[in-house]
Amino acid sequence: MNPLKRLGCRQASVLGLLAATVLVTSGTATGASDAVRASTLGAQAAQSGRYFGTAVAAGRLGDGTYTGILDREFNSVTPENEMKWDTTEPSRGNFNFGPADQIVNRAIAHGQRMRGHTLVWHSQLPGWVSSIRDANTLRGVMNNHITTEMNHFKGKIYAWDVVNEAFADGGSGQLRSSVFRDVLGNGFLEQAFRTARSADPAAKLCYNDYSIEDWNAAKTQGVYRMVRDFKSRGVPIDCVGFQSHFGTGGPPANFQTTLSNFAALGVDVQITELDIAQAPPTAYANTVRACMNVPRCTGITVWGIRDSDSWRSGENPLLFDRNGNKKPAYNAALTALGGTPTAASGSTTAQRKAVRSAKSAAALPSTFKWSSSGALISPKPDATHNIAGIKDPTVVYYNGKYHVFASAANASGYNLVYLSFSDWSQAGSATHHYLDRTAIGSGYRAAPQVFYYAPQRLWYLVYQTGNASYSTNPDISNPNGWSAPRNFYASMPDIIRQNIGNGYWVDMWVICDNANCYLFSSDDNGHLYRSQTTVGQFPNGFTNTVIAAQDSNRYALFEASNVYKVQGANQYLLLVEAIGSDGRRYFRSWTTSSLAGSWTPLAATESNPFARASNVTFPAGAWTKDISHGEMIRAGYDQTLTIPACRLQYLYQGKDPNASGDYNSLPWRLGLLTQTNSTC
Ligand code: 9MR
Repeated sequence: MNPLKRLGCRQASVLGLLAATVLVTSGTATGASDAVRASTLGAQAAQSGRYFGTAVAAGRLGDGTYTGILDREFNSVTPENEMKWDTTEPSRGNFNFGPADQIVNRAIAHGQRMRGHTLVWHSQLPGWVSSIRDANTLRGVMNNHITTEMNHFKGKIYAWDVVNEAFADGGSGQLRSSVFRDVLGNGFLEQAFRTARSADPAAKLCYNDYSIEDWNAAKTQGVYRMVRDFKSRGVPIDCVGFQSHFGTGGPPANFQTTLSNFAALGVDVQITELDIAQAPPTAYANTVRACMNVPRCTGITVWGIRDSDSWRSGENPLLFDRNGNKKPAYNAALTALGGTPTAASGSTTAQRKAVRSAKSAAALPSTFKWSSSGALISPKPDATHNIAGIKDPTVVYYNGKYHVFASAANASGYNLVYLSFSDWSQAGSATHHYLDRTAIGSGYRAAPQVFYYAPQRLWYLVYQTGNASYSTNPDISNPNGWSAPRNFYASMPDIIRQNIGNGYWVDMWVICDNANCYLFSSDDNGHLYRSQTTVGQFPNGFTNTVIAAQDSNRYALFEASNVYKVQGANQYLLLVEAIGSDGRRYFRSWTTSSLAGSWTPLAATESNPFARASNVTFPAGAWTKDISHGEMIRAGYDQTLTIPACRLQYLYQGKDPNASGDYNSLPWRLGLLTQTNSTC
């Protein structure tokens, strides 16, 4: 976002140069790290952004065959019994996390993510809990158990099974009888999820159950109604676990339908305890495929490693035999994940490359079509803020709400504003909190970007002040919680100083992969810059600033760049705002497989733009011809900036096409694009 009035930017003669090609500089990475790792389950699942995990028993960690397979094949771990109530709080207030700590600390040391299993369950529940008859006592005990256990593991657990197996078998579709339901009533689930959210706001909260894989089953419908109700009332829930303990026939034919119907409620879905009697390869392949076909199916966990490790060992239901050898079901699962178990070691570099490019091409289309809302968010001046335009939005969906930060502009300058709402229909009535009243302070602050930096459990707001600046906040919903601005750089990096010409240093953007964080910025002079630091050092240490992309026509590679990770694909997306030959703003797009790599055009021209008035329909009326500075609605909210591959949504700034005059006083409003040509 350029804070100053630009002269001459609507001169078609200048813009006739627009066809010039964007030159991209190749960074150090060439995509070599992105080889199709077809030889193990976890690495192959990671190719589509998923995990492949297993249940682990602390008692087996001394077995070298067991740990050998564990560390080679799996990138997620669920303690099979060690986090259950009978182990963790065997008597009231006496907590024992020793066995679970062994599993968790080992998993973290091996780069495996953790599922927490389970906080509230009628089974493996000590007698002192099941004999409680007083509701206040039980509520206090349940809340204390959830809070103490979640606090103990805080920051180490990706997703918690908050409540396990609360629904009855058979045709009722109702909750089963348990001390929790019988003493606290049906509301115990809501209570448990709310308590869990306050205990660890960064963990995903799941409901987990068995026999809910068949869409037509009464039990499935009962769980579905509960999740729908939770979502509609803002009760926190992020995921549903389908245990998937199958008979020899494997999953029901409609399992994928079940997964996608739940996902459509706005939750992740996961296969959490997979085992199949006799492990028929087709049954395993069908199960894995059902997950792979649902973008929000984020991972699969098998319930044990070798048949001899299984709770149903008599049925040989797992992927490895008693000796630790791969069974036919293993190859079937790996193939269904997209791997090629037999061809992998013998395939040539060219074959691997072909597979790789086919896979990444499938992730996003190369043309886009959109439908726009009307203007959803307009300035709300108050006694001390006379705002002309609301601009440059950044947005995350977190804890049942959209949290939007934006620039608030008028002739005298820029500062920031924050609003939150549960639904886009509520966006217009949300309260605007002006952040110049907070420690962020008054003066020039613009073009914010917000994300949760999971390693530090802190929210970051990145913005421009003349330098690249940031504030932090432990609670995104508290506008007064932001720290005073700090700078990422001591001063403008030399390479920017040397190339900026008469442009402006604007639109700082941070994105991290597993190892590094990258800071992108623009200069309104045809250059996109990139600096980097390590995940451990962030927010300090940004160095090695390079030109990541450039164009001899400054207007073709102007500003407002966004970089995202595409969920389920080894692909990153770059958007850069350009000024078209009609003088209107629009977005061009590129992709890469490595954040430090070079960018390949995707939809990058005026005739095939990423988003331009020409590929947007306006059912509510064509209120803007500019599709300008904004941000994608993400699939998550952390520093990886992951977006879904399907049904993209983009929050942007537009304005009355007839408005003119002082650039800072233009009447910018925010609207939402929704992709209409998604094929998945
Ligand atoms: O695999 C677990 C086994 O070792 C325990 O004895 C059993 C006790 O109920 O729990 C098993 O795991 C269960 C999981 O926690 C919840 N879903 C059903 C699993 C199989 O019973």
